[in-house]
Amino acid sequence: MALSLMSLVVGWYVIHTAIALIIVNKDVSQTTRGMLYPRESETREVRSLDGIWNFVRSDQKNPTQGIRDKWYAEDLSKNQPIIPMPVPASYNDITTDDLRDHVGTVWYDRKFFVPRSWSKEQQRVWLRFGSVHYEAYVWVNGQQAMKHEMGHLPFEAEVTHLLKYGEENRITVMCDNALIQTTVPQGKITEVPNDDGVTIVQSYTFDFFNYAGIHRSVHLYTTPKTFIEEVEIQTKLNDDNSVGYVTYSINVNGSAANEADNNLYARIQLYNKQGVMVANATSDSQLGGTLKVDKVKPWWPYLMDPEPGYLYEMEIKLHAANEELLDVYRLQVGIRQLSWNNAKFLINGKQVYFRGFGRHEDSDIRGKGLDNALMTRDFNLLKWIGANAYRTSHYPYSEESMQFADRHGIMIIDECPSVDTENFSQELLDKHKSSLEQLVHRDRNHASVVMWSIANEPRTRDTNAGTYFQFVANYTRSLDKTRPITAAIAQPYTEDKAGNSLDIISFNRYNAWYSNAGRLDMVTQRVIDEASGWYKKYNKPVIMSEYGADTMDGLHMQPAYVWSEEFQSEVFSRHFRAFDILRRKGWFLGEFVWNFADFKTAQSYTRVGGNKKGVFTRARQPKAAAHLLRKRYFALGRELEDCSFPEDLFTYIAEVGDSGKRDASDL
Ligand code: BDP
Repeated sequence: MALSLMSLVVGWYVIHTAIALIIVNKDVSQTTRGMLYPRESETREVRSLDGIWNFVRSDQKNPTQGIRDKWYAEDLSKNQPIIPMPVPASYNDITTDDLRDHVGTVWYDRKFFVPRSWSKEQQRVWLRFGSVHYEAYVWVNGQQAMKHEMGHLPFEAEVTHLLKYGEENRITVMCDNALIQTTVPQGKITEVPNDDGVTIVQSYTFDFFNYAGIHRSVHLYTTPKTFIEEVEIQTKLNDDNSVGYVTYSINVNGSAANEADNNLYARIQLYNKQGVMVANATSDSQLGGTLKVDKVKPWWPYLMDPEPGYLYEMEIKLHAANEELLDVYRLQVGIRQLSWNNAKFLINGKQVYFRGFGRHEDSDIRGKGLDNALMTRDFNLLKWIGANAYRTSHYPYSEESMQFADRHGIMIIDECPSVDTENFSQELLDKHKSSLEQLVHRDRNHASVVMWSIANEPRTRDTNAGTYFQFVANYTRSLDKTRPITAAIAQPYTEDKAGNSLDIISFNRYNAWYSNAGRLDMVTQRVIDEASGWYKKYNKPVIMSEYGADTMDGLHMQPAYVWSEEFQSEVFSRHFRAFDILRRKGWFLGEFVWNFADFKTAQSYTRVGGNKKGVFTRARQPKAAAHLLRKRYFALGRELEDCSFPEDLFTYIAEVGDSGKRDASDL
């Protein structure tokens, strides 16, 4: 009995193993609309639905029971014992039982009031999720409101017609964490005998825990009937960076927009940090135009300018032909210009050298749940250590963190959720492209986003990899031509088939760790050779997007030995030598340590409580190598960008000669 039920479950999560021999470049079936970050204004209200929700997990052997039995039709508590569950958070590490390893569906619900005042005729109400991993079904008062597949990306729907105004309402969410060969990222569901008969097992090759749940904030917000649905901006600067241009295009949704005689227009005003208006314009009839900003303050990365991350506020007022104010939306805008060629990457005409991290959204207890305290601490650490960039390995990070990156001048290589991409099928290609469509749509207005990463460690030597990545890269380019495209590749450059389709080559390699473990004498030359090999093959700029070593904080061994703090510092130092030689070649763009902080993974005998390659512990305290890296990142900042050193970069050791005078050569 158990066995046949199990087979049904595995059947539900169909295992796609067939690899199509021919893949074609189809249009993405559903493209994103709207989804501006919810902000209050004269015409909009925002309410948070974050807090403690009710939670039920389905029987793993019967993941569709809740749908069949219509659990959404009434309070979950009516039919099941419920437990409290915080939103936003991953559900995995909240309880003390085996919920951590649950595979399949779980249910959330909560009640909330909608004010009577929201029932105004001239208003619409939207329900928006920052992210639910991996697949979500949402009901409002028992009626299906929306469905979304793909973690780490927002989705929303209009719920005006589903709500009861001036009354209590219920929202129900079913979330499914199962990953199969045609999800992004991919996984496998199999049935495996256990002590109770048989169980289903979720496996995946990627190296981070498959945290699940309602990971980011849930908002209800109002818009007028006719409202600003989309804003897209692009910025550039004149040759001496004294004049900035902001080109905007606005999309409107609503009945007024469809009335032939109603020529809507927008008034745009740009304010500087002091609140002084520095540019304004009235849009053309297509709701587009360009703002010219004299004496502009460009957006610069951290340490490239004394005032990095400069943002203007763009106020957009949508008017009807009769001058009536319909809607107001405000957007933070950084004005900068990117350019690149086969050797360099420039921002505002100045060459950039990236020094940063691969990271994860990960922490104790809340897993991948948005946590403002953690996010703020992380940015403080990034600035403390002198980093100017990170890659959102291996999925899109929260919108709130993208806003932070804009404000702090941290450059982002923005990665879609495709990891270890393999078994290149048509269905996978369609979803992969959709993940990039959703990502570009969400993040295209962020000054901090300087590059798109279309995959991490895809199997680029496999059959079909060349065509597959050509389709993915070209599609991404069709969505945004203002940023270069990369992918972090770990296959040998001699066999790679994807590099041709990229603008910038990123490679991951673990010398002295996964290859030649412990051999510190086998790092520097290998890094130089591999980077040079990539450059020679493709004649494109090269980044080392991952290197590092697992390190148990507090484990000290002299001479350096794998897993010790000494070893991590030595591995870094051997890479630094290679990077300095590569920098002089002119086409090497930057160095990204793996990883910013320790993070949780699936259980395995290679992981002690998770991946320990962090420069910071999971509690965000520095390991010894953090102090070393800090000295390097600031030394690079001083050499390349003339930044000043923080007062506490050096510890006083002894009064020897003229050691009172510190400069970069002391490093
Ligand atoms: C790389 C992956 C990264 C892993 C890292 C490691 O890109 O996700 O965490 O290896 O093994 O291959 O530490």
